[in-house]
Amino acid sequence: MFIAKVATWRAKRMGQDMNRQADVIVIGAGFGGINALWKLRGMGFDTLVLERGGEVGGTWYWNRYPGCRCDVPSMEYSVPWDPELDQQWDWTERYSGQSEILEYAKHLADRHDLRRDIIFNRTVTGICRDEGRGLWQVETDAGETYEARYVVTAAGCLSTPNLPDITGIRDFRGEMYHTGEWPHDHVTLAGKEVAVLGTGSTGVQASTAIAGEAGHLFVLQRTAQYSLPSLNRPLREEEKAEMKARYPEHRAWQRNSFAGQQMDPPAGMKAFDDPKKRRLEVYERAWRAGRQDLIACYADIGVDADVNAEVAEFARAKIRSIVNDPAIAEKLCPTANPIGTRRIIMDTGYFEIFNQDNVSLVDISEDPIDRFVENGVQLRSGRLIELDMLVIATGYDAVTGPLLAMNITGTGRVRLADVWRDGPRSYLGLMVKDFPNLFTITGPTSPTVHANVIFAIDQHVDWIADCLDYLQRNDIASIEPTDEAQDEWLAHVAEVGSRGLRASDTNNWYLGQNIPGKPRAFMTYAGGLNNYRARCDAVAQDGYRGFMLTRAEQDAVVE
Ligand code: NA7
Repeated sequence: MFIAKVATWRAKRMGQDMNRQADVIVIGAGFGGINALWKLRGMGFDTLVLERGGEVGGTWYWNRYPGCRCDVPSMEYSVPWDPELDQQWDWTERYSGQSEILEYAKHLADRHDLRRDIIFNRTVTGICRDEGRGLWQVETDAGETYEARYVVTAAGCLSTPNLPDITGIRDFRGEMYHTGEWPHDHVTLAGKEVAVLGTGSTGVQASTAIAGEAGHLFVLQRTAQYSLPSLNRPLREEEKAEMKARYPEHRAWQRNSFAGQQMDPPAGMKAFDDPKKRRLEVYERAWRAGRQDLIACYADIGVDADVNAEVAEFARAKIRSIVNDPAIAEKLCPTANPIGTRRIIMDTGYFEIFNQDNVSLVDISEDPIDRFVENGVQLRSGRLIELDMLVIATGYDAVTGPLLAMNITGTGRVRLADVWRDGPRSYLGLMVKDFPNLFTITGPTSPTVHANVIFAIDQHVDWIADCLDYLQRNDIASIEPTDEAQDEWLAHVAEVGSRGLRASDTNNWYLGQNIPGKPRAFMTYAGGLNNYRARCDAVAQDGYRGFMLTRAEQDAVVE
């Protein structure tokens, strides 16, 4: 058995950097990393986690910007692997703020004594295959090298900031923060002239919060986006009690659902089978649900352009009814893409801020940024907006960015960056050929944020854990996918991604198109967590179909 062999090998190294070897190295201590540590350590694997930050929490550790909040309901955006905690933990709001989710992650780490196996403040700078010894060597910015038979990356899919290369941005002398690297110290906004660059989920949340504090807020909008009211509010005692009573069944349902969270669409119903009056009632109810129902209230919103256009127009009418100035309202009305083809934004009063005297919308598609200067931003028209602070909400080098940043080198010294030059290659979003025994939690071509990401993670951790157990029981030294299996999977991911209207909206991170020069490719699997789970399970039950399994030899483990 491998655990025993690695332990023997470790025993031979007694006294020589004992703490630098493990059975499994997990990279990242967000929800993915702590789930993997809890599960694999519980199975008897000596598991070590390397974490870039100073605390657990991942996304919720780094994203401390004002207004940061989850867009999945709290009682569903929590882990399914601690049923006792489901009963004990009291979420305060329908959609949790960053600090409450971070507290929850810290509490999980405490109650399962996870920190003893996590090394904080370590950025992984290299992961290199030692073929002769069948091990991975993981290097950190502290100059250490850790070794393990298995590596599980849990570095997040939205964790490498996209920093726009705009002329003069380094000349700006004011405060400047990317939302994903927000300072831990208090940032004073009162009385300041602040600009937020970007109007995605993050920019909308940040702008809404900053508008309440800043002297003046300039929202720099390149593309107007669809946003639905989250109707966030404190959770009522009876709601919490009701969910706690049905948590066991609900967690099982979440694990096997399309999105890992509850929505309320009339199943299978096509919009135009209803008369217009009825459709408008359905849209209105969906708008007031405080969830993402507007893009799911009929089955064909994502595929029928005419239906989609009607729903998009309904959303634009809502913006016009909220924003007092018709010219500003028009600029805020999204037209660039069908509704629902990008991550739908959930807001807490975003459009309302444009009725405040201290908020200005700056349409940088009409009057683009020419350059940043020492004291602000200069537009092409010659207009200078003087600023004390620039908040950069331009998103992430999503999904592949965090993995490529770790300089991963596999069999035959092949570099992951080269393998992925034309787009990510992977089998099931879990493994890559020539990188044996290296598993990617929320890796490219897996569901990631198309589902409640805690449940996308949970499925991956369970699959990886079962796989490691299988390898152990069958004395298998290494596992990696075949080229053919990868090709087939990538073709399936592309086919699923091309269905419906999503494929017509190319300028977003789902296709890598938010990053200049990044190859256009499907970063995520859009076919549903339930269908994805079924495929992954079938592969495992079929003796890991599509994978090459190499049996352990007598003395495969290093002397
Ligand atoms: P997103 O959704 O990628 O949004 C980024 C925003 O920044 C979007 O409005 C972009 O405009 C804008 N952007 C990006 N680069 C530039 C430059 N160079 N100049 C001006 N504006 C720019 O990132 P978020 O952080 O909001 O959300 C990411 C995910 O986190 C989200 O999907 C949820 O899953 C949670 P564009 O639309 O490209 O014109």
